[in-house]
Amino acid sequence: MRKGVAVGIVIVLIMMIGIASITTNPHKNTQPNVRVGFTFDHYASYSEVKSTLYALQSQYPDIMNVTVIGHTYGWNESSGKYDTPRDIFLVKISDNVSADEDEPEVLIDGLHHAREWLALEVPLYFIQALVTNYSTNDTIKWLVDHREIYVVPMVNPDGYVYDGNGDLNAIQDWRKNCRDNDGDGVFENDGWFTIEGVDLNRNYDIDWINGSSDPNSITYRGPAPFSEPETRALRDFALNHTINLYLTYHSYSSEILVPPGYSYDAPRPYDYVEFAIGTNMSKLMPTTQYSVVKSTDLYPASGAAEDWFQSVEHAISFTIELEGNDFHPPTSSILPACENNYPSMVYALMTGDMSIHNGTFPAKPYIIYGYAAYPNLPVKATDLATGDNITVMPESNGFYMLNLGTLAHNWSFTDRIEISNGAASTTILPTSNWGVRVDLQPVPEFNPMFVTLLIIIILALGRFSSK
Ligand code: 0X9
Ligand code: ZN
Repeated sequence: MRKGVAVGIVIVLIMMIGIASITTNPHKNTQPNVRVGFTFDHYASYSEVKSTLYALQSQYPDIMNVTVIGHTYGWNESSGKYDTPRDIFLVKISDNVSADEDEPEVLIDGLHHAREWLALEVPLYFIQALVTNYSTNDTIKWLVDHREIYVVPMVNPDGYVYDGNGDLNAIQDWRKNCRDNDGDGVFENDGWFTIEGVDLNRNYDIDWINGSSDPNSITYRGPAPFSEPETRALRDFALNHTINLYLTYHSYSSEILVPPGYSYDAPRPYDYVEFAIGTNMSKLMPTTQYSVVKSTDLYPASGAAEDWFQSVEHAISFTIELEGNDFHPPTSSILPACENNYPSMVYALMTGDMSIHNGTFPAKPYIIYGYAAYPNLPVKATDLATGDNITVMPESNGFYMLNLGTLAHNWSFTDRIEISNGAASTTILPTSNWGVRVDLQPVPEFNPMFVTLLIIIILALGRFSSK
């Protein structure tokens, strides 16, 4: 009887150790381990953003660098004057951060619109998560080592400060920047007719002419394309770089918007790959999975950043409308929204080596993409119709994206592809023209610690039972 209990305990112990040794969650250890930094329990003010970004830079100087890419008009409510130009911060995160390396460049921004406060916090969280996890998380290390990641977390500081500067008791519900439209030296807002300000997401030089010319409108396009210092800052940065992937954060409606968004009739040459990436991003959201839709399904809008970055800068581009049902959700919503988006941002940047610029952008007919639970595990794709074999090795981060359109074989939509890794296999029949996601299942793996413990337990058991 006593022996039976001992054997039972040992079996339970072995099972517990075994379970602990199985790696199933590709995103474990990805939460920020904060020493200095943002706390995400309140909305950061402009000055807090400034001081904390520089504090993070001091703590992680090898991989994070903060520069200023422009200055705002500087409306100051206390003095009643335009006397406080504010900085537009650009954060670069990469290994050898001060060098211009030959790595794919990606850009994330937030807060074109002053009142969309979560669209500031999500990029801030992303910055902090990357630098704090770099030394402990293989996926993040790989990403930072293989990309030049740029983040402009607060495109519209003047508007943000006017809208309450993160104080939920001081909300003005302001959307635009603080341009002095009537040129009288004073910023006026009578609530209904907003009088001043330009909608920065109508000021880009893409179908700009069809935006609103009414300065009182909350979507006023401005007096000319790129008339605003905030949009010029992003344009001038982008024109000096080759941005492969662009994510611009807004709120709210829980949507990933796929450009073009300026017209129902505009050509959509990158739909298939953008819907593939967007769908994958959504599936990586642990709590609220966003809908992936055409931007025009929300509404057509001219002069928007996502369209300029796709059409002119040739980036794969998305507008992400964050979750919730308020521009100023309670502070308890900040961290959940950040955590919900973080894995999707990491994933999107993984795809940042695809480039419309240099021709590595996948061609049709479609792509297979996904996540393999184990790095370096071969993914085998077999064309059953012809017997062709192709083997794909996921990159060390576990993500893979296999573009069947680039292979010599001329795939058609009736071909069947089988992907297998021994334990898991999926047969897919392509039915969509933008890709299919296939995730390989994790397979339990024994680690050396487990094997050693097992031997010790068996030996101990032997001694015990021989008494
Ligand atoms: O209107 C906008 O600028 C964005 N929505 S928001 O509620 N955050 O203001 C959507 C822009 C999407 N892009 C296009 N439809 N072009
Ligand atoms: Zn917006």
